[in-house]
Amino acid sequence: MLRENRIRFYRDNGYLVVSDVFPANELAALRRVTGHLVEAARGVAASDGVYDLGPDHGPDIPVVRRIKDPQDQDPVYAAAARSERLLDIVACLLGPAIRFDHGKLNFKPARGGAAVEWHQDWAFYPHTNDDLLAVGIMLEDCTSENGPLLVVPGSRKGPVHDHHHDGVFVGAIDPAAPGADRDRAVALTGKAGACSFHHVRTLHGSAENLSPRPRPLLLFSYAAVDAWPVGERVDLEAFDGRILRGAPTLEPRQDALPLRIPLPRVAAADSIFDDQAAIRGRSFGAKTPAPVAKPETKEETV
Ligand SMILES: O=C(O)CCC(=O)C(=O)O
Repeated sequence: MLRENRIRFYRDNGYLVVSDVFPANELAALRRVTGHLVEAARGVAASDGVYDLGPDHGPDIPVVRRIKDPQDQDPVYAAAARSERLLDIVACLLGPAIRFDHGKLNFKPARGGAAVEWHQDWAFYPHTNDDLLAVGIMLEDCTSENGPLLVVPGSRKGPVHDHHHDGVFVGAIDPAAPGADRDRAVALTGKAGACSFHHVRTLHGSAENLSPRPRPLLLFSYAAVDAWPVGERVDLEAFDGRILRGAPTLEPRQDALPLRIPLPRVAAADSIFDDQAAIRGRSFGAKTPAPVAKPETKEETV
């Protein structure tokens, strides 16, 4: 369980870091399967249903930007997505009825990981209410040097920004947009085994990894069971099959919230890296230092 002041902090600021969510043995298993999957990428020539590969990828040096749907690639990831310790925290932030939404494992290799432009997840997957969040499981220490997630405190209550460029959804905002306030961003840092939590409307991004230490971040998104996707066709069996706690409902809870539809989309875009390709480098140059974490981002044990 989370203490009441931590829940209030999340509600006000739209993010939280909790330390020691994954114990050493579970972390070791996650690192082991991750190492095997990255190694296996040597034999893969181009991005596919499992790997999003960087432009410099090759058999000598595998450059994996993302493992897609890790929960489907290995039972160790699937168990992490269902961790009761993790779900107890998610329940404090979302409510007791929880549906798993999707997963990904984003890498930033030492001295090279790509930046992720500023965006709100809400722009990618609007729902009938905004009780959705993403958990970032830190497989290695996340420091202000190795490209941690950066979030703008309180932005979950601000505008839903335009994520289009030249009439196409690029999954990134214009960093100069009124109300973006990136200068207030804080870094979500923590020791391996810690988790970050960010609300679906929180404005976030991350800079290049300029450090000698890699930054693998296992991201799982969860929704309240009564949050239904807007503009998407639902396969009811699969949708209800992802419920981890609580009972299915055919009565979505509908809140009066600003929505934007992420269309039209870059042809064949299969990850945020494809979506953002047209505007890459807009916010984060190779020399952009990551902001230093402010005291309120310090880890908090449950
Ligand atoms: O990996 C990162 O630093 C950011 C990832 C992210 O925001 C996303 O994939 O939506």
